[in-house]
Order: sequence, then C-alpha cells, then structure tokens
Amino acid sequence: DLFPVTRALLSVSDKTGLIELGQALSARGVELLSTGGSAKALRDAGLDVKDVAEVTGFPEMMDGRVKTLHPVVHGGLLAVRDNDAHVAAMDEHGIGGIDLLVVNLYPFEETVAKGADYATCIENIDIGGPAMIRSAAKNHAFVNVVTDVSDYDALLAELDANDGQTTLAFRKGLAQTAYGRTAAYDTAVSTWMAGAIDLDTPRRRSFAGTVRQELRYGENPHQTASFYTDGSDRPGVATATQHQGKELSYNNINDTDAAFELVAEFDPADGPAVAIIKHANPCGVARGDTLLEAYTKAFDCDRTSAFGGIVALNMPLDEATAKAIAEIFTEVVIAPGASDAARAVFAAKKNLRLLTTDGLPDPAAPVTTYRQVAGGMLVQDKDTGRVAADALRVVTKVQPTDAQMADLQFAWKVAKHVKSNAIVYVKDGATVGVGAGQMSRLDSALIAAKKAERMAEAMDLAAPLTIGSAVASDAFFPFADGLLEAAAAGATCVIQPGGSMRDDEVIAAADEAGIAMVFTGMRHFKH
Ligand code: 93A
Repeated sequence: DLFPVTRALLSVSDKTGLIELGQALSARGVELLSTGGSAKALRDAGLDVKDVAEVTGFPEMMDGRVKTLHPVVHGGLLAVRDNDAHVAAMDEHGIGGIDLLVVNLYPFEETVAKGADYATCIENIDIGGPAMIRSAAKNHAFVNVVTDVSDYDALLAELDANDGQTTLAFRKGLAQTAYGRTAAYDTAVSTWMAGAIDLDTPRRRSFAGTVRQELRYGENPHQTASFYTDGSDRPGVATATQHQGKELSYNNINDTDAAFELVAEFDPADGPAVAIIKHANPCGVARGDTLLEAYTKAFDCDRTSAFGGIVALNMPLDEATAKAIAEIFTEVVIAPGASDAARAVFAAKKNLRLLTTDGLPDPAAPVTTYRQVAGGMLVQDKDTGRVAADALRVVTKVQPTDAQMADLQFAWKVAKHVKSNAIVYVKDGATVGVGAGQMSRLDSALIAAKKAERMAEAMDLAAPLTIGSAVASDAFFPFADGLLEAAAAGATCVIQPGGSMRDDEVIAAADEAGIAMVFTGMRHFKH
C-alpha cells in the first residue's frame, strides 16, 4: 500500500510554510505544479514550478473563480492508477497523475469575522479548492491531500520514513481530516448565510466546526475531548479572549457558557448583574446598584457552592468587584471587558482565568442546539422564549405588588437557566435559594429552602431569606404539594407556566395560603 509522490499540486491562500515545503519536496525530486499566487511565491524563492494554467491550457479567469476546475487537474487527482481504462484515459487526454495535493482555502471564516461586506464574503467562498480536496481525498488509495499547514512536517517525515512514498494508513488519515475541513467550510458558509440573508423558508443547519482547542480530557479524565468553534463571531465563551490562568477544561467551558448565557438575560441598561455557576447550575444570581453589590448578593445565596465557581458579569469587570471575587477560589471570570485596575488585581491570582468578550451573548439569537442520542441526534432551536410583561396572568385573589412582580420576573429568568426540575427563590433582586436537577419538583423546592436555611445559619441571620420571597417554577406544579412547600419556606408569591390538569387545586391552595400566583403560559424545561 506504499505509493510514491512524484508530482504535487500546491494551491494555498495561507502561504505559511509554503516555501519550506516546496523546497523540501523539490529536494526529494517531486515536480511542483501551482496556482497564481502560490506559484509566484515558490518561483520568487528560486524554485522550479509549473503553472496550472500551463497544464490546463487555460488561463486563470473570471477573477480567479476558474483556475483549477479542469479535467486535467481533476483527472490527475481522481484517476485510479491501477485501473487500465483510467490509465488509458490519462494517456489519451494527456493527463498526468497528481500524487500530492496541498490546499488551504480562501479565508472565508476570517473574512466573515472581520465584518466584511456581503460581496466580499461571497467572493471568499472557495470553490476550486474544496473540489480538488474532495477529489484527492476520495482517491486516497493513491493521493495524499494536505489541508492543514500543521501537517506539512508529518508529510515530510512520512516521505523520509518510506523512501519517498506514503502508506495507505497515512493517506487515509489525511483524507479524513480533509473531508472534515470541507464540511466545516460549507457549514461556515451556511451559518453565515442564515444570518446574512432574510429567508422566509425554514432554515436547515449542520454543525461541523473547527477545532479551537484539543482539551486535556473531557468531563472526566478518561474521556478525550476537543473544543470546536462553529465559525460565528457571536460573543461567548468560544470567541472570548483569555488573559491569564491555565487552559480551560471541558467542564470550565461548559460552566462558563452557562454563566455567561444566564447573565446575558439581564440587560446592562437595567443595571449590573452577576451569576455564579457550579456544575452548569447557578448557585447565586443577583442585581445590584453596583457590580460589587450584585456579586456580593449573588455570593450570599450559597457561599459554600460558590467556592471554585465560575462568575459571569453583564458589564466590564471593575477593580472593587475583582477584589471581592479574588477573596475566594474562583475558577473562571467572564465579562464583556475588564478595567486595567481589575486586571491588575487578578494578575497575582495565577490560577484564576479571566475571559473577556466584545459584548454579551444575544439571548434572542436564533441558535440551533444539538444533543447526541444513541444512533441519532436531537436538534432544536435554543430556548430563546421570553414572556412579555403584559402576557403574565395573575390567577389568585391576591395581586402581586410591583416589587413582588419584579422579583417574580427575575426568578423566572433565572429558572430558565436551571436544570429541571427548577425551583428558584428570589428576594430583592437576588436568588436566595436554588433547587436544581431533581426528579421531583417537591424535592427541588425542599432542597432550595434547606440551602437557604443553612446560609441563614452560616451568616447569623434571624431567619432564612426565603421568608417573604418570590418563587419560580420552570414547569407547572402537577400537585399543590410543591407550591405548599414553597409557601412553608416563606414564599409570598409564585410564578409558573400553569397548564396542569390540577391548576384549580393549585390555585385554591395558593388562595388558601394567601399568596399571589402568576401564570406565564410558557415552560422552560432544561435537561
Ligand atoms: O476561485 S476558486 O474557487 N476557483 C478555483 O478554480 C480555484 N482553484 C484553487 N479558488 C480556487 N483555488 C484556491 O485558490 C485555493 O483553494 C487556494 O486557497 C487559492 C490559492 O490561490 P493562489 O495560489 O493564487 O494564491
């Protein structure tokens, strides 16, 4: 399965390492073919290189849109070298075999990321490159296809180890990488188009990203993992800049995402907000007049769990908040910016990672989410649901006050980001108890209340902060018991979707307990 490399076609936009590769191939007796800019770079370095235009007999035309799309090129890449009919066709049409294709594509993703206009993005969709890559990869029985600059060294090492030849296993590996690259490329185009064009038909999307980081391990040390970007430039953990601290882990990235997506629900125009996350669930979320106040209130919800947590802010990190965060062990802080003074505070904390972005994630952005199941994939729109204030329906005799209504809406926003079954107690713009991920809603209500009691003891408070709180439930109460438990913990108003067969019982229980209840008509399951 060894096959020699005698003729190579090099056509690259990113010319990093091109000359060194050309020299190394030339030194090994490989004939070089190349397209306009790549050929010029090689020739300028003193290498002997033949233009593809000379081989095809056609000049590069139409602004370079047609340069390699020719049977002489694709025949040379696709011919099955031990098939007599294919070889006869090569002879008849003067097609020389191409054993090595080195291509990297027009920088479409980078062009989009730079905010280029529509026409420029379109012009940066590479057609001939992916076509050649796919031809060469299909014919990996004979052809090597290199699509990544970082594979140049491996290619040369392979040639040296096999006396100018490559093994089938090596070519298969290259082909697999190559198809991953063209799939990711087309996905980037499709993702960009979905945002750039107003489509009135339903959109179809696919995910095939580009590796941003090979992770040390996955959720657990025995799992391998990588972090992919989908080519979009949305603010978020995948596009954030890391200023300090060691590499993010799989769990860090997952939790940082949860934290930033949650805090982005709180419009900075309405004031500072902070979310602290552990294991993808919030252990404290709060608003404040200042970021420091918001952080302190969020921290006070569950000081125990906040240890080793991930903190997300809805506005740039300031010095006072940085000092408060630095007082306990924190894994990651993410914010839409950070002042120099704040960064100086963190500089001494070598293990703390600081990530900044150009803005907040857009909670309304139409994003598709994917979850693998055995033998398939579940694909859905991200939960961007929001209930307008005038869609809220008070169903009890008691009406919530304005202050209660504000806390109910706060609790509802948080509950959307808590794993089901979610129960969230809120008082004065801060969570005071969060019950997450339980199989029974009643248990979530109990756990949240219990945690509030424990915090009250730890902080020497006269009573748990759930007394006089607002409570949110991500889905309806199927029975009155969960609601009664919340009332027993001191909640004086409730927000929930409604829609249970037993709504009447639940409403009657709320009336009996003298508490106000609001129906949203929308559910926020999160699993
Ligand atoms: O415009 S294209 O889609 N049409 C082609 O026929 C074609 N062939 C190669 N772009 C094409 N390429 C791309 O040109 C390669 O994928 C590579 O990115 C680039 C190299 O051009 P140059 O050698 O002129 O810098």
